[in-house]
Amino acid sequence: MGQLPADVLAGRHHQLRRAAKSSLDVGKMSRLVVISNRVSAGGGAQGGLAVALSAALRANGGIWFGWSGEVTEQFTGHINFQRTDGVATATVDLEEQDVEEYYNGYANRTLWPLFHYRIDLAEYERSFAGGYERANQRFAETVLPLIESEDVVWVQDYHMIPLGRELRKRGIANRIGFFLHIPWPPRRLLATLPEAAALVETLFDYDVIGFHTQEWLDSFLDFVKAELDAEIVGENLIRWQGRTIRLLACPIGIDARAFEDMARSQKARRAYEKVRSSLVGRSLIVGVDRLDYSKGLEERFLGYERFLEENPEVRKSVVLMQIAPPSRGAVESYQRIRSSLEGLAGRINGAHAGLDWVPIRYVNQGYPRDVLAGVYRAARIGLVTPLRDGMNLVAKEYVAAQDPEDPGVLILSRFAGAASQMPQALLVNPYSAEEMSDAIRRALAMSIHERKERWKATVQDVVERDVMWWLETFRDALEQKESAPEEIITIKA
Ligand code: ADQ
Repeated sequence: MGQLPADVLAGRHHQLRRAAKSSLDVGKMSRLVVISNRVSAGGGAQGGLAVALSAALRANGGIWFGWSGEVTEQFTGHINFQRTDGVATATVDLEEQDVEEYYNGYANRTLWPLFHYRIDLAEYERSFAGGYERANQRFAETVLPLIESEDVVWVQDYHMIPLGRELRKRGIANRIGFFLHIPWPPRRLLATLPEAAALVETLFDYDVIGFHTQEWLDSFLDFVKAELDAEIVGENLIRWQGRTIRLLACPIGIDARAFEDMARSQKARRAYEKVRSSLVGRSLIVGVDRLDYSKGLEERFLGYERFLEENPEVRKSVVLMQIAPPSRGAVESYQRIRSSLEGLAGRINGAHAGLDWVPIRYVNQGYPRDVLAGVYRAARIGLVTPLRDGMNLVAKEYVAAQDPEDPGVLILSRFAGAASQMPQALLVNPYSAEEMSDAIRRALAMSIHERKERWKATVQDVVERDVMWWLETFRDALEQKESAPEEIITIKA
């Protein structure tokens, strides 16, 4: 199995120099307080985001605060402090009603579907909105004593949109940033949310608001222009009640170097060999997703079914392995998609399978990251076709795990944030079974020369704009105290 090409490595060396430089600047950096719904500090087996935030907290000090995932009879605000691999964490338990209304309710039954353009699934309940507000007040109240005057505070994702305002109400004057990990919906969809303008306005208490792509940022600006009384004073700059808020398009990456190393590890090799031998010469198409309706799994199965029907001569030479661990099982729409997918996989397998071949292997469980890396590497095609996705890290992981001498082909939804960084993937409309079928056929027939060219162009960006790049870029924007419009640097995603 080969190494990354020299030009990609050159980009990486540039990054390492930058990392070395920034570690020299450590003395000048403020402590970081990260606030997110769930806390997953540590390293090793964690995802890229946890690795990057943990590294920053380790280097500059600070703390990661969030919900413990535990339920308590009555909310007390008692903080559970821990230190994991040199990273300080602080977590708090929530009441059952908070979990129902804030987490299962407003976060996952209102905002998640709405922000993924699924107003057909979004549920608008006053009790959810009330629970969301209450939980955010409780988070603010609890984290307040942990914030020191020179700290920079970084709030993550849609669970905590109003947290910045709650902190300001309690006298916090620090720099506070917010990063949204999911898409920002078009204005006319967002307008269906009762009190949408009031919710969006709470974001003006942050100093920097980050999105993965310019498209999500533009949708946000569109809503602000139409519905809110704020002044747009420069490119990606808003002024509101004497405050200046900077908008940033800053795509998250993966821990690319670690992932590439993982793909060559013992465990990855074992997974690779196991999968390859089970294929007996067939080509593997792999999909890896949380079981979520935004990931387009039903449409993916239908696209693959179309491919099987349209290509009888090659259909027996491929296998689709879909790895999809269940998530958010307490929410009904997630239970529905689970049973619908089981039905679809059963129908397609029933119609097409033979004595020695089953077209879909549908696996409902999670795997360690090094095993996943081996599976990605064994796959001739990575099929990543969400209907809507803020970014999508699986696309980047698939690319990073490939063998440079024999890389597979990434088929990617044009509606994933990642598509704006990966023009050399085969971009498809996930709603079109025909486009998906055509892309699979094209990927299977693609010459090794074209596969290498496309992969090289794609992996370059995955390595250069990795998760540390994301973190440093956002942090630089957050640390920049006064920002005149002409000084604004826009990062095009
Ligand atoms: P997610 O919706 O969770 O993240 P994604 O970006 O694809 O989506 O990340 C999923 C992560 O879970 C990947 O690292 C993947 O390897 C892992 N994973 C998935 N299935 C797994 C399995 N079976 N076993 C083990 N690991 C598995 C949200 C947004 C995205 C955005 C990220 C980060 O919805 O759009 O990219 O946050 O900002």
